[in-house]
Amino acid sequence: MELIQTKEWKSLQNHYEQKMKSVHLRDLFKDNDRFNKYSIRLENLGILFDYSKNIIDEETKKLLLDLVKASDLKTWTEKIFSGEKINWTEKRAVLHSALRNMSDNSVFVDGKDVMIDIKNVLAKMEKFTDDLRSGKWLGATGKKIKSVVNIGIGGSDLGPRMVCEALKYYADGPAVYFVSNVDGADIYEVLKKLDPETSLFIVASKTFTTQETMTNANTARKWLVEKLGENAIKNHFVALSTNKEKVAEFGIDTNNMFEFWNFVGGRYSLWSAIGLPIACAVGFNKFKELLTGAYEMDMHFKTAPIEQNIPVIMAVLGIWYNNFFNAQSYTVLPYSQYLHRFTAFLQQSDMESNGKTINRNGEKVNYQTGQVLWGEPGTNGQHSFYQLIHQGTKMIPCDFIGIVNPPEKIGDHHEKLLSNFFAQPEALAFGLTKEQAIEALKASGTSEEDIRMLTPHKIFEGNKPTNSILLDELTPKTLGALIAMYEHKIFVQGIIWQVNSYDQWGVELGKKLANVILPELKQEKENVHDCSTSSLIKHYNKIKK
Ligand code: G6Q
Repeated sequence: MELIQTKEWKSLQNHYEQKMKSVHLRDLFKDNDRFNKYSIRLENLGILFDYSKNIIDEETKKLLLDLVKASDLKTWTEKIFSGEKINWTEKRAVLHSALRNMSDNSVFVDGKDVMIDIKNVLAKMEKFTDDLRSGKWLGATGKKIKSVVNIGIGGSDLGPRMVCEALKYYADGPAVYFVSNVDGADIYEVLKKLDPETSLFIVASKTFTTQETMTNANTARKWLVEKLGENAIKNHFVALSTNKEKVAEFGIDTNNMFEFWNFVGGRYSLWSAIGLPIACAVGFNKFKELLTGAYEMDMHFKTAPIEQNIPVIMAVLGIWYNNFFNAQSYTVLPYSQYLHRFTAFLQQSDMESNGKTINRNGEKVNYQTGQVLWGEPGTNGQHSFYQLIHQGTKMIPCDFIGIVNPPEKIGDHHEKLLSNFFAQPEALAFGLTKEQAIEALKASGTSEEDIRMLTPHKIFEGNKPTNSILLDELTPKTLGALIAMYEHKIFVQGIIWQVNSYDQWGVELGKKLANVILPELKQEKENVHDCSTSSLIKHYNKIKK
């Protein structure tokens, strides 16, 4: 049956229309026990998830969880963890959970226990990073490697880049750089900082055919060979890939290749060999702690009842606003500079996974799917776009992420940061009434005339929903758990919306399109496009020097 025709969906629609669309958080908070009712604490991971500042009551929660039950999430969860090929358009299993499986249990794909290969690659990564960091692995001229450059894009860049930033405090290995954009400026600016004798390039590409990555890798190769000769490649290049032939063709010794597999989706690959730059920066043990945190979140997701299950609750709240309140986007706002790439990373995970229109029956859906996600770290965002969240015409639910004990301690920076972290969701929920606004204006000595003029501008309607996620600490383990928490949220939403969260045909299209136009820019070929595209290309060819 069509999702929106199910009794669960209709009940939610009714409940929204009849009740919740006109309920205010101020009224919901007359219940003093609301925090206890709508928060979840994971003691083992040091995570507190407070979702009390959402426009929900007991009935909403029940109806949302009825929707989860009707989606048969339980069966789908078993399928994903056990290696069933739930990515049906690519006929692939989806096993990022196996990459961080800390139990002794086997996981089978096509009758083969994938845990054997996974453990072998982890051991190879451990040996390599230990050697690199200790100086056992040397450059071609006998010098220790001081700089590591990860060349990759999309899933082969965003995850490890975000984690390296998030764990910078723990970084005690070589400096790690990331090059992703095919814009030559990206690699140019990195290469100019490097000494070829002490630099190592990690070419990270699942397919080893991606235009941006291969162009950057070839530029890096040329730069190195010009300085140190062909023989130096084996000491200065390693590859992370599923494609052995292409790696060999490029000239990288396949002994220096760290393998992963088709059951690892690009945007879910930081747990695989794609995490190698992380292990170079912080050491293999910390990389393993990251995996352990994700594994513990996997266990929470698999075993906690849905009423107490953080990813499930996050997922249904997202659906509540996306599909019933018609919210056009949501934000993730980390109050930690270390997490400054977290939202950028999540944009890919979330929007590439659930930005889909076709359901499991191959039909076009008639409801909204993937949420639009954006954000910047607090408090920077407060001085820019928060205005629209507070007083604009759109509802934008927010996830606030804070750290109780930051790794660094400088003066009272952290109290100041967290005072903002606590104040914003409070203000968003409760706003400022007309009476409060007038009172404040009077107290500041404003004239009667100005009070009349200013009052409407000083009112904050409130009733803006937020989640507050507090980590006791930002460690590799809690970070791993935080990432996995969002991964499972995305999975649950995909199941409810009945889309394939694990293919990305839109990305594949992008990979093909530019190849048609490239020869035209090199004036090797002429094609007919629409008049806008053709004129733009002609203009480019006329102006270019
Ligand atoms: C991720 C996407 C995409 C992919 C990049 C890089 O899920 O598929 O972002 O990771 O296009 O692909 P390669 O790793 O094959 O170079």
